[in-house]
Amino acid sequence: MDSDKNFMFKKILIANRGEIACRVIRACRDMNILTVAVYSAADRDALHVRMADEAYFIGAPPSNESYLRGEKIIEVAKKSGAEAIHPGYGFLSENADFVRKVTAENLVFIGPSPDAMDAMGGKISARKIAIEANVPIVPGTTEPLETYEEAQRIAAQVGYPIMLKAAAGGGGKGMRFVPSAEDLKSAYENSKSEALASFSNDEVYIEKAVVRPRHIEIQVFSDKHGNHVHLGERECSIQRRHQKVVEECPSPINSKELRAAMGMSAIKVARAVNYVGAGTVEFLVSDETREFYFLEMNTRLQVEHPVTELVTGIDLVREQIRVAFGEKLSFTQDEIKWETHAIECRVYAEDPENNFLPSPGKITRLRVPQGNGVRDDGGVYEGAEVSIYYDPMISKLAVFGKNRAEAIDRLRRALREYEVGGIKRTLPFIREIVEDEEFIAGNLDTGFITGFNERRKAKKVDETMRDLAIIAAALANGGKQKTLNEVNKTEQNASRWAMAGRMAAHQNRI
Ligand code: MV4
Repeated sequence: MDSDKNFMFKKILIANRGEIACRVIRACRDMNILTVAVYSAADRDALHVRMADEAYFIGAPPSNESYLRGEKIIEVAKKSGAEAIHPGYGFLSENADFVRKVTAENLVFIGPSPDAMDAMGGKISARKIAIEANVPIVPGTTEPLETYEEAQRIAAQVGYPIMLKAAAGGGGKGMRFVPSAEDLKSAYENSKSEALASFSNDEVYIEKAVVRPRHIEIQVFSDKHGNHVHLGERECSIQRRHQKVVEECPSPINSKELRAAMGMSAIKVARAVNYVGAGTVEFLVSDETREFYFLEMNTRLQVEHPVTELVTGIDLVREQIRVAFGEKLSFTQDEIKWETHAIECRVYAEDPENNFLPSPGKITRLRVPQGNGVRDDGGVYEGAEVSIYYDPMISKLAVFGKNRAEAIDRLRRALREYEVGGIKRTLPFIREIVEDEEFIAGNLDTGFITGFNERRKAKKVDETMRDLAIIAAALANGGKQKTLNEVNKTEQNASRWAMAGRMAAHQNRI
């Protein structure tokens, strides 16, 4: 790529689908860059296909026959005259071999080097790099466990509770929480078999379990001139089955000191692997001590990048494209400010009343919220089909305000406006989360959803017992009009019944 003759790419291929493909197309449009979409047979009428300047069919719906076909995608890039490929997230976004093939064809991969991907793809190698860079890691091993006996010995040294984790893993797959020595054998065997099934690699290692930590990640950005800047933190502790549900920037426990320390650690990791582009360094943070520990680095743009964009005012996708072209970062560390607050909710085509089972089908009604402080990154339209073949996330709703309270007010308002018909969606679940007292108080940790579900169940028991008490009182009184005194007595009975109901529920009797 001879940048002397051109001031920017003329055409970029987006090797993705859904909301992130639409997001990248918008950034390219802002930069007057032509866009090439690729689509599977299931996405022929998808929004990203409609938005792009050109679109090419790449195969059958299953991802490994379409969006994971690196050779086919490279072929389309060359045929269409695209000079660069933006991978989005997921699919090929962290596939080092794909990056090597793209580069070998004199195309530009908009992201980090394959070596940086490989260094961070292995969780044990990532831990070693963090140690080398003087970044705190969770106490534990930096080699895979050879035998169960070795696991026993090291677990005793580290001290229970421990976490067993897959060396080739991430996102919780192959991870097991082990509270005591009695639980180690089965956890060790299950962790290895799940790691083998998920990653074709059964290596596992041990970490001391950080109990009820916060999951806080730092956005880093690096260019090809050795500049590394952090763009602050994102609180990502509200997760369901290791899938983030609500993310926000800044964290409710942010402080100048904590942000500076975590940001510096994240930059040390990025520098250690000569990182280029947008990256995210994940940490666990102890709520009590505020100590933080390196977890892993994601060498891609994250789903939740909008909350960082809304607070810092930086278009991360635009910056990815500039940096891939060879430009220097368009900002310095001192220019980054965090003076507002942003919250994002992911909207999934899943049924919260039926164990979040995916709910594919036609979207018969779509009203996305708008107005002051509201951003909807969507990949669908009214009449679009939600496919069974891909991740069921259909959009992300992000709001921002001058502070967290204003952001929550806006989120409540926006969620009231949000209408999705024809499929089940997780909006009712999110609406309950944003009304939860612990959420509003900012008391978040990785156990939040568990606690939230318990509070939700207790409330339902209370309501049921109260209703029963009032019905019983009305029946006992033959439905006659009641004095104020009698109504109060009914309320007192209802409270007693509710307490009895809660105790019974606690003993799983109802
Ligand atoms: C941990 C941890 C506590 N202690 N490691 C989850 C997936 C991957 N990002 C790493 N994760 C964790 N690693 C140690 N040593 C807590 C998490 C964690 C988590 C664990 C269980 C349930 C939900 C969780 C959400 C975020 C992080």
